[in-house]
Amino acid sequence: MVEQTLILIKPDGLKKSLTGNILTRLSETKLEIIGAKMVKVSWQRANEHYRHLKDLPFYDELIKYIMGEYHKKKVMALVYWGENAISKVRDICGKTNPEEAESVSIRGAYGRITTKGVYENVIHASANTEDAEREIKLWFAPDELIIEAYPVVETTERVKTEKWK
Ligand code: IDP
Ligand code: MG
Repeated sequence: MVEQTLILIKPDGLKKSLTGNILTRLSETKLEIIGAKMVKVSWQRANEHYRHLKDLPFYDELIKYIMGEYHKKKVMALVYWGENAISKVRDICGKTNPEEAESVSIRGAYGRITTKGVYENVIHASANTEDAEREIKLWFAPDELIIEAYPVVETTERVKTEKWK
């Protein structure tokens, strides 16, 4: 199935200068990048992204981690597109717990568990098609992707925005 998946190079991945290595590893999938940008993660977006984990003990630390409290206050967000994109990317990322992830996977090679108990596993990748749709719509606007990944509607709604002076 042709599908799309959201990747975040998390703040520890950026701080450790792993962007190049991670993108090189992901290129093994032969998938296409259809969107990419640097994002400063707001509290709202962090909470929306991890809302399914809200009741877990490490949640507050996880929000601080993804907002860059411990590293750099940014993530790199990408959308990869192609045949079985979700599982191809998840396989290269490895298991959630970096100690259990295969050592040749991205998380196995570069992740760690902090003394505060958060898995700093350098990369996020959507787990299934429902998550991918929710996450891509949370991180990207339709005109930031080079293909129409999901149906769009036209709007004449006015939103306050900035332009170059
Ligand atoms: P995933 O990132 O592999 O999809 P999720 O269960 O969605 O895993 O968890 C989101 C993130 O929360 C993980 O990538 C990791 O950073 C952190 N995390 C998940 N489970 C644990 C845990 O048991 N202890 C500490 N951190 C965790
Ligand atoms: Mg997940």
